[in-house]
Amino acid sequence: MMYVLDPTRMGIMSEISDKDIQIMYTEGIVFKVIVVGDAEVGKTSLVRQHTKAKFDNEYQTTVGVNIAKETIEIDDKKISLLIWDIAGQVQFYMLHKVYFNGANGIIYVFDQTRPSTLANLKQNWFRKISEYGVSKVPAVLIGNKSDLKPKVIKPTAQTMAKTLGEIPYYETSAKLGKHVDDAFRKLCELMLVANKL
Ligand SMILES: Nc1nc2c(ncn2[C@@H]2O[C@H](COP(=O)(O)OP(=O)(O)O)[C@@H](O)[C@H]2O)c(=O)[nH]1
Ligand SMILES: [Mg+2]
Repeated sequence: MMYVLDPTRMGIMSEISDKDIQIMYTEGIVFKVIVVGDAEVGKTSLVRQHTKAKFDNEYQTTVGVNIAKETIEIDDKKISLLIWDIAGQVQFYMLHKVYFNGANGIIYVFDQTRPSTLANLKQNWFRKISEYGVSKVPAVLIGNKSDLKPKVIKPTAQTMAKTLGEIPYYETSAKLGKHVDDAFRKLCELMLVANKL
């Protein structure tokens, strides 16, 4: 089985380098995963924590997104994840279709110590995601910074997980590496099912 990632998923790149090609044409199952949430909730820390051991490369595009590429195995299936992480101003990327285009999976992240970051997932991020037509793809909700004193109670987060499409909820600490891999793995399993692979 070989899937070639649609280059249009990579967004608009004015200059295509060898590295772009290498990223675009990965063999096997390739999923684009986008990480969304307000500034400072821990998006980059989660991606770093998750990919550190098996890190292939991280790649900064011309459009200011970091793409971490990782291969994981589930039931003998090799899956390449291209994890898109906003590198610059969060508000700027919310307006850009390229970030959302062709996403196979979504990781919604909020900070357990800042309730506004949970509310914004629905008010801002989910709205954009619906607008761009990717609200039906598999997703997980992450309440990060579980090592700190939480200001969001679990039932509230679980209600949000329902609102975002009955998605699983994980409480993680990117700092301590708690439950981070569980969330990524679960998303992979959901993407395999959704794509009948
Ligand atoms: N205590 C704690 N701090 C965290 C955790 N995850 C991220 N941080 C800190 O929160 C800040 C923002 O993290 P970052 O990953 O840059 O957030 P991003 O803007 O969403 O990418 C940084 O100072 C991180 O060290 C966590 O699980 N626990
Ligand atoms: Mg970041």
